This record gives sequence, structure tokens and C-alpha cells, in this order.
Amino acid sequence: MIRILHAADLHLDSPFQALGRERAALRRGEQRGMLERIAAAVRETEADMLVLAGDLFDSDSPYPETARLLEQVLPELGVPVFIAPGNHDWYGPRSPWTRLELGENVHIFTDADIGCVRVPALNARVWGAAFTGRHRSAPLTGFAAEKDGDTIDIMVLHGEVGDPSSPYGPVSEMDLARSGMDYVALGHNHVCSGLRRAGNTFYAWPGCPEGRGFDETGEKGVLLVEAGRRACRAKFMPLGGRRYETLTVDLTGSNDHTATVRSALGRDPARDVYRVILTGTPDTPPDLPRLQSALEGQFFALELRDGTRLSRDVWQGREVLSLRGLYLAKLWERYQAAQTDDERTAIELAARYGLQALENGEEPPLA
Ligand SMILES: [Mn+2]
Repeated sequence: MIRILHAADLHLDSPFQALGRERAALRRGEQRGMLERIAAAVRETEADMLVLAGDLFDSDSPYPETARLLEQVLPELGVPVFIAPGNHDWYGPRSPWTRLELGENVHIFTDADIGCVRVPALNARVWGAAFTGRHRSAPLTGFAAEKDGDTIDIMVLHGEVGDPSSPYGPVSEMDLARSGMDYVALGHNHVCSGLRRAGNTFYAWPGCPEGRGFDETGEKGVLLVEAGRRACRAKFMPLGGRRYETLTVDLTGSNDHTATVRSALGRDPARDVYRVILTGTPDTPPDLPRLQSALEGQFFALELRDGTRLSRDVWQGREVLSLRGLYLAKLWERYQAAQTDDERTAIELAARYGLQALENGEEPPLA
């Protein structure tokens, strides 16, 4: 069995626009730290090989410090490293790959056609291909490796499994089953697949090692794979990066919104990026700026969204002859006539803010 550390989709030097300049720069620094954690994981697990299945860089212009770090970290590993460029870091004559000096243990697949490298010390062949532009056709069409005794066949590839019309190197189960590979290390999809099997070929993608937005939530990491002839095991390894989480908090019946949000947090979120969506029908509308400043220090970053609706009895008193009553009666008419939920939500908001404004001052009698 060969022990492989399989990582993909690091997207180093992502812009992180939503975080603002300072925290975005911090996050890019942390991404570089993730590269060092992967190297540490290779050592700790005594992996025989590191495979990076594409989108190591987010764009074709990584920062110089990222290039320097790669040049330092990868050669130092002392085990073979195989890289298959993806759609974000595709290989071309002017791509950053051509400017890196990575040492003899690092092999970058540079061709769109599948190539092969023998690793005699591991009794293995490692196959792979590159994106050579933003898109590519199906990399495995018609490919079938002839088996070579008891040599273990590994492939590293960036591509999308299961969607034959994908512009990102579509890969089908049929392709995989016919490939003759023992393990195919894939990248592209950012959610870990777990270990899968097509015919005698095992395959997986690890997802990105750390989330970068609210579409990449939860625990992220890499795969530790043990691959042999027709046998394979894979273990998901979280690397302790920041997590993106979305939390829904129902404020119905809460008279202390800050406390309610706090108690809804299952774990210490200090390292995490949270989106908290407030729901339910609280008696008073949530005061977002106040909540934001009360909670902010507990998260790396916090985004609050108000999805609450007024409790039913906000409409109470619309028959009373007062400014409040008339205001509510007018809105109630429109609420009843509303065609969509969006419209109803907007009218409820109008009622909420109007009432707040009215109730903070003295309500003038009408007659
Ligand atoms: Mn990709």
C-alpha cells in the first residue's frame, strides 16, 4: 500500500473581498499557513507522496511570497509531489508554474493529455494531466492504462465528476472504471466526496482544505489515502482552519436578543466566520447595529441578517381611532391585498419601523 496525502483547491491568494482589506490580507496569510500545515501533515502521517489536484492558486498572479513559500516547502518534504493544474491555475507558457523552482521531487503535469511518471521506489506509476486553459474537455475519454504486473497506478486530475456537459474536464464513472487506475485523486468540487469506487478504481476529492465563503461551510481538510492494487482506504483529516458557518436563531419570545444568539452558538466561534440569520416573530424588532457591536468580538467576522417577522398582534389596535390605528389600518389593507411573500414582508417591515418611530415619541391624539 502507498500512503498518499491528497489535497486540492487551496485557492491560494484568494481576494476575500467580503472581509475588508485588513482581514482579507490576514486570511491570505493564513492560507499560506495552510500550505505549511499540509506539509506538516505529510510528515506526521509519514505519507509516501503528496498529490495536489489543482487550483492551488486562485489566479494566474499569486503573490511573490506564496511562490517563495512553495519553493521552500515542497522540496523540503523529501517525498514525491505531483501537481495537476486546474481551471484557476491552468498551465500555460506564461503561467506562474513556469517561474517556480520546485526541485526534483516535484512533478507538475503540464500537458492536457494524460502523462505518466514511474516511481520505482514505491512500485507505482503516477498519471496526470493539466488544464491548459480555463476550460477543458473530458480528460479520460478513451483512456485505459495497461496494467504492469503488480505496479500500483495512481492518477491526479482536476475535473468534475458526474456532469458530462461540464466545461471543467468532465469525468464519468464509466471513464474511471475503464481507466485501469487503482486510485484517482481528483480536485475541483469543494465539498469532500468521501471514498468512492467505479469498477476496480477507487476515487475521491478532498474538497478545499479551508472555507472561503458561506458556500463553503463546515469542517474542511485533506484526505489521507492508502492505495494498493484493487484496495483502498481513505481518512478525512481536518486541518483546523477557519470555518464558515451559517446559524439561524429564532427570536420568538426572546426578551434579550444578544443572549439568545449567544446561547445558540454550539462551540467557541472565535476563529470562525459566521452569518447569523435572525428569524421568528419577536415582540420588538432586532436592533442590528447594537447586536453587531455586542457580539462582534466573539467571532473572527460576523454578518447579521434580519429575517424576523412581526408577531401577529402588531396589527392589533388598527381599529382604534389614533394615528397608530390609522397607520396600521392603511398598511393592513395593503397587506391583505399583497400578492407575494416578499410584498407582505416589506409591508410588515413598514409597520414595524413606522410603529417604532411612532412609539418612541408621543402619539398625538387625532381628535
Ligand atoms: Mn476548479
